[in-house]
Order: sequence, then C-alpha cells, then structure tokens
Amino acid sequence: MSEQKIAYPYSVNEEVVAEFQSKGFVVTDDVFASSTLERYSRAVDAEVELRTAADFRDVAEKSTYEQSFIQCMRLWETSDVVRELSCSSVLAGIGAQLLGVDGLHLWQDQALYKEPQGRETDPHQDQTFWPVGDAKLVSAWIPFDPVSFANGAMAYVPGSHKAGGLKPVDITHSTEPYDILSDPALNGAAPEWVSVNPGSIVWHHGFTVHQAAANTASATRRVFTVVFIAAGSKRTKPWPTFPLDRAKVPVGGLIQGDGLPVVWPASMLLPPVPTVTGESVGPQFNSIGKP
Ligand SMILES: O=C(O)CCC(=O)C(=O)O
Repeated sequence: MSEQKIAYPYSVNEEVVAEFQSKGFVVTDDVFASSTLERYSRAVDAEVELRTAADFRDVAEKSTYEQSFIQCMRLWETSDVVRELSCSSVLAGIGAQLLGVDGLHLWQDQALYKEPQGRETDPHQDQTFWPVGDAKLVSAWIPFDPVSFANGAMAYVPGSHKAGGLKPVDITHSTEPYDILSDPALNGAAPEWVSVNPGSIVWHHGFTVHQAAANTASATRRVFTVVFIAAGSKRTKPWPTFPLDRAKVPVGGLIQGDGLPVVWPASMLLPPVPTVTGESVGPQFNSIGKP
C-alpha cells in the first residue's frame, strides 16, 4: 500500500486489521446508522420479494441447498438503492484497509435470507468456487436483524484462510459435500460463532472456512453480502463464471469490465449497471425454472 495518508470514510484501526489478517475474519461496529441500514434493508427486501414472487414453496419442499437460504444475486444491478450499498465507499474502503490494497473491484452482491426452519449453511470456503486463484478477496456479511446461533449466526475457523484453497465443498448438495472441517490443514481448529447486531458487519477472507447455523427462530434471518476482489487480480481458469464471461475476461486476463466496477478508490459517481443481466436468484431456483 502507498505511504500517502488515505482518507477513508470509515477508518479501521490497526488492531482490527491485525485481527483480520491473523484470524481471517473480524467484526466492524457502527458502520451504518440505523436509518441508513433501514433504507438499504427495505430496498433489499423489495428485490427479494420481486424475485421470489412466483415461489410459493415451504422450506420443507425445497432442495437441501435452498433450505439454507433464499439466495438473490446481483441486486445492485436492478436497484439503485442497493447499488449505493454494494458500491459504497464506506464498505469498499474498509475492504481495502483489511486486505491492505489500493484498489478493489466489486465481485458480487447477494441477499441470503434464511427462513424459519432453514437448515445450516455447510462449512466451506468461498474462493474455491471461483476461478480467481489466490487473489485477495474479502466478503462483507451485513445483517439486517440481530443474529445469534438460534437464528443463523456464522462461525469462522480462525486462521483457516492461511491454508489457502482446500478441496471445494459442494454446498448445493448435487454431490456429497466435502467435510472441510476435518481437513488436516485446519489442525482440528474449532469454528468460532459470532453474534452480531444490525449496523455491525462481519468480514471474512475468501479462504476463511465458515458456516452458518440453522434458523430455529420464527422470523427470517435477513443478511446481505458484498464481495470485493483486489484490483490487478486475474482469471485463472476457464470454468463458466457469469461475471467473468459477461465481462469477456479471458484466462490470464485482468478481472475488470462490465459488471466488475472499481469501487475503491471511490469515485463521485456510482458505477453504471452492466448491459447484460444474469440469473437473479441463486442456483436453487434452477429446480423450478426462471421466473
Ligand atoms: O449466511 C449464510 O448462511 C452463509 C453466508 C456465506 O456463506 C457467505 O457469506 O459467504
């Protein structure tokens, strides 16, 4: 990172950065005022409602993967208010400080709404899902409701990001998911559960092993996530990957272009929405077709 003092909208102190770098996850408190968060949550709720309007199934009728959460992706592309959140310089500035980089692109955003009786989210690493090698990647997990173990808190294996990419876990359950918690590289380290209130954000590194508890409460656990990738990262594999294919990023090419905007350093204007939109809901919706 350059020596010049950078003005971040939300400054993260050295201890928080050190905790992120050593454990692979960290909480930042009081990131958004409640009125701001309320506005964002209403916009995300509206998108989720719109995108799932044709789905009347109970949780029990859904596939194993769908029982973990309702997944709606790329909300910044269809809602101007969500665009403010996903491309927020507050978020991107924190991401840049945690990763220690000068530039970030938006990689993806999504709503992950865990319904009452929703099952756990299986332990996994995010980054092994994507052909980005060991690019620096960080995810912001933004709760709109108080979250504890009872309604779907996340747990993170401290230090697991240092293991790099382990065997990918098929959280969609199309095949038996790999038991990543038993991977020898984790030396039996136990996941740490993190309860959090709205306004705070939990950040995790792309290689941090994490999972979420089942929702045993009577209300939906509403969470929004935004993932940032360091500027200068390259595509490492040809696997079909919507954001990279849409932006026509070849193997070996820089991750940039349509739908992959620079969000740090911040600019005065929000980035334009891409010209082509993709699936609006997660892979779980494939079982009943596109709305
Ligand atoms: O919220 C969840 O249930 C899972 C979230 C997750 O895996 C992630 O944000 O990477």
